[in-house]
Amino acid sequence: MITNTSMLRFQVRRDSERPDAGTLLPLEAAGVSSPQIPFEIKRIYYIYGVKAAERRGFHAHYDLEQALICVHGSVKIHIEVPGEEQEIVLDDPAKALYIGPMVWREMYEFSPDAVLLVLASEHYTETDYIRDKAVYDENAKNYFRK
Ligand code: T46
Repeated sequence: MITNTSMLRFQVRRDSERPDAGTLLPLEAAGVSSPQIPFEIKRIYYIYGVKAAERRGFHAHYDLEQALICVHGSVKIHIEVPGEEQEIVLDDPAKALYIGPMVWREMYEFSPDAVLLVLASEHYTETDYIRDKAVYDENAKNYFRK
């Protein structure tokens, strides 16, 4: 995985004696001894109804940490830091892409039924966004040189 990102894998709960009863997937945030989400969750949002040809994202965050979970359908995520880039396919509700600070991201090829759930470490503030790629490239070079 590229710097400041990782894949999180979650344990699902199924009852072998009730195979038709489906699946439960519990997530706990930082604060318990073995959290599935490595930060305190202050905000949740979800993205859906994105046409296949659309791309979203095109930004990084100065401080925000997020976990992206495609709870239904599939979506591709391009993640990038200076000198490193990767494409991640999210198509399983039992896995998440963790994205830390200063990672450029773009989301694309949403399946028609895709629902992308995002858990965020901070409340929404536009001042935490870097939406200009040239500004990002300049800031990221210095950030990752530290
Ligand atoms: C990210 C990717 C995965 C709010 O008012 N509150 C919110 O919590 C969010 C996330 C957005 N907004 C507003 C800001 C814009 O006017 O909703 C509008 C759409 O947001 P944006 O264009 O930033 O959406 P995406 O899909 O490009 O990016 C979002 C998150 O903003 C971003 O943090 O990592 O999803």
